[in-house]
Amino acid sequence: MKRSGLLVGLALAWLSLGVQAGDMASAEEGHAARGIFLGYDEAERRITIAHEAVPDVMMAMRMHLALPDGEPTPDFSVGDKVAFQMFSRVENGRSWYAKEFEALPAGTELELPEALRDKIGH
Ligand SMILES: [Cu+2]
Repeated sequence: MKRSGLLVGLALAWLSLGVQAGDMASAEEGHAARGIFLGYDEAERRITIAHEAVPDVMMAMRMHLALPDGEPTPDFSVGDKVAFQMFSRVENGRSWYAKEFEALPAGTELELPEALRDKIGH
């Protein structure tokens, strides 16, 4: 009897893991974001960007974002304003990615906190 209880418990645990994995897969749909391009690290294939707040996802900050396979190397200069999609994948912990970059007009007003602007110098 004890043993079957344990098996049921394991089955339930396994099912709930399955549900979580489903949620995580759907996280790959992108969130629209805008920010200031701060650099590209070719060896790590990731960009550095200061992005505006993304509602319900992330506060404004400077961060690294990896480029997914197939995403062309972004052709921007430091300080350029860009729009993009950000999304996460769970790998070793959660990893954040950026895709579908578009240049924004230089005159675009971005909403970035003063402290962040001071930190990045743009
Ligand atoms: Cu961020």
